[in-house]
Amino acid sequence: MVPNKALTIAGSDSGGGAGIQADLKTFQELGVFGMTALTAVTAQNTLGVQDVFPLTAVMVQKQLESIGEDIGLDALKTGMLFNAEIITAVAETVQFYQWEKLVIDPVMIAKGGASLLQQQAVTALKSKLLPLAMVVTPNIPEAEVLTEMTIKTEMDKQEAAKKLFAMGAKNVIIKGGHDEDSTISSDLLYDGKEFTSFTTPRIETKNTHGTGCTFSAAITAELAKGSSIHTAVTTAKDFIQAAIVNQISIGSGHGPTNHWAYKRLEAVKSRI
Ligand code: PXL
Repeated sequence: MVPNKALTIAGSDSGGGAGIQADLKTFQELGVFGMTALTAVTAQNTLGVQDVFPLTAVMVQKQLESIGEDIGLDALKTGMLFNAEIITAVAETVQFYQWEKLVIDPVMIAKGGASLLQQQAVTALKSKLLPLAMVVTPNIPEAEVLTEMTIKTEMDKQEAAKKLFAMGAKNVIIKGGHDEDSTISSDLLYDGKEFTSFTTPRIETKNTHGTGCTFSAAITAELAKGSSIHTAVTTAKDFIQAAIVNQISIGSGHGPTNHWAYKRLEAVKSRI
């Protein structure tokens, strides 16, 4: 058997709910062989980020070369990239190996406020990495930083999506987890031609740590298996909805989502 392979370039969350750990769990559940290039180590639990220690850009690049020279991959994603040097190394290596199915989750700030991307690195993210993206998956605050506009309405979301498309991302998903409407979560996909909304009821819970990582990892896994963007997003939305609805209890703060739920429990298909 030759498995489909997916790579995550991201930070480690010692608490297991976000980052590399969330990505690998998601890859595993969706049946792809998961690989990692670590960018940073966080000391972290459900209460917050206690410390961050980045790896060198050279070490990130070496991990990517180790994979590129031997194993190869079908799709990849980026999560926490931390600084401009790491972003540059990732962009150059992605271009060198012509890795096409690149999902960028433009991670900026952890729930407790810890910075996972230096302020000066936003420019590098926009100019070097976004143009290589098959998909970019910002939440509303991240989309606001990337587009330098305020996003309140559905029209704002559409305008921001168009701006991100114009910056070079072939598909844009603006996630609705921070929607004004507190009863739903509506993710907007723009493929350069049309808009598609993926809407689910909002679940009242504090256990949403790692939601963005898990969602983008699920998209990456599906792309690795050869799914279209629309199919990949549909599966990812079902995966994350099941992971939020079927809560698990870990720690006393913002707990992780349930990566087992989509496959092991009855998948919750509650798209509106
Ligand atoms: O959810 C964003 C994220 C990504 N990567 C790492 C994180 C977090 C949030 O805390 O710790 C390593």
